[in-house]
Amino acid sequence: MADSTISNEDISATLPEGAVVSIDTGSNGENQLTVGKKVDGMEVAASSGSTDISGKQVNNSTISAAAEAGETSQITIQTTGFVGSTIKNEGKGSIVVTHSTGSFKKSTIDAGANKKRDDVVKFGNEAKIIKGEVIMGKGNDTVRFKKDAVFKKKTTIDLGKGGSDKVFIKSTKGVEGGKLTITSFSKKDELTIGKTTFDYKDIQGGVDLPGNIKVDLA
Ligand SMILES: [Ca+2]
Repeated sequence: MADSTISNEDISATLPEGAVVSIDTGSNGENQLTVGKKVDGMEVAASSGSTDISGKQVNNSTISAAAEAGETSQITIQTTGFVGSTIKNEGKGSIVVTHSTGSFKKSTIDAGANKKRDDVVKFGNEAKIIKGEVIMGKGNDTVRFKKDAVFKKKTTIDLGKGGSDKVFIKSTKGVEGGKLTITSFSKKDELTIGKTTFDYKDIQGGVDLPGNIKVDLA
């Protein structure tokens, strides 16, 4: 049996054989994609608006956002795991990605390297980040890790060229389980760990960053 496709007016999902995935509209008008059992090789395309992906583990899958210029595509992941998978921005608008629960393992968030857009990536209190990769591109971007987000192995954040980017790490406790490297940190960027904010000069001056956090200056 060939792959099947399910869709509504905002999103479509191409599913591998045997997948148990449904699309509904949530109470706030968001697109709700529910994964009933572990899925491997799903392709989701979302326009602007909000898309929530929840349920069981999502493996080797791609979520493509394509908001119009000036609009935002919101993607929220609340599955038991997001493994070997990618969320990428292919539109002219910006993306807001929230990984709220489950592991984010060997997965990538690619906000689009070459277009100037203000993008936001958030990891929630129930997120476990294992070998993650976050690519923010141009624009004024924000990356936020809540207090109880935990890390394993090495995760990298590329802040991209230009813009005033901000990284917030609420607590170092979670980061200590792994390593976090931030690259392309420019003179307008800021890193806030707990209540302390570090800028380019602080890092150039060799300040000790807590919690296995390393910054490579642009
Ligand atoms: Ca960006």
